[in-house]
Amino acid sequence: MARKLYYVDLNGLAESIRYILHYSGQTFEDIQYDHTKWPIQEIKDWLPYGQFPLYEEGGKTLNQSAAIGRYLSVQANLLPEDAWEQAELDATVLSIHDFWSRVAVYIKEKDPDKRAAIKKEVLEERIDYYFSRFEKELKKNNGHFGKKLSWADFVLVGFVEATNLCFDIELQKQFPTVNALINKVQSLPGVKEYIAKRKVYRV
Ligand SMILES: N[C@@H](CCC(=O)N[C@@H](CS)C(=O)NCC(=O)O)C(=O)O
Repeated sequence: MARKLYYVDLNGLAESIRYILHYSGQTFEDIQYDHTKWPIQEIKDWLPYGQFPLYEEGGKTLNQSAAIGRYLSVQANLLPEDAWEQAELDATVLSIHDFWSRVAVYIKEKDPDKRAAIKKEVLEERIDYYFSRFEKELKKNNGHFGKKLSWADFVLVGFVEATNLCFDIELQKQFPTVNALINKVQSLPGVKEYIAKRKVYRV
């Protein structure tokens, strides 16, 4: 079955999806548009809500990064069977997205003063607020958000990498359990080989 992932040539919302696909050994076409040329109007018009990522499988398409990650996590054995545990992971993923929402505003903002103010807020308040909580949650569960490795772990790693790229930081340095999870996910079979050959992202 032909699988395709459409995004720009950055980690952003797509990297955790790429990781899950590589981890589960799925062959897929990783279609990446040059972000410096975005918006490409004909592509934007073709996307269901004008935004990436878009996942295609067997001629059907799915938008929203969380829905794509959750769907792929079934084949990758990254979703627990218990409905309550699934919902807990959904809540975690949405909290990670809540953290990211301010970074997304920073990326879109053009005014330099406003950008500087958002950056300050993210670096001085938001990272600590969210990541002290993620750290606590991971510690409680032996280094994972659920009872074992799950898609929420991949989502966190993807957003840490994207935030690091955006602000040229290594935010995990302040959070040892988050750091350990990143090292673990980056060393997983499939993910490790992918990282070794992926291009360096530049914003
Ligand atoms: N909630 C959506 C957000 C999608 C989103 O913001 N995509 C950005 C890239 S990270 C985008 O396509 N931006 C280009 C645009 O809006 O024109 C998701 O998680 O997939």
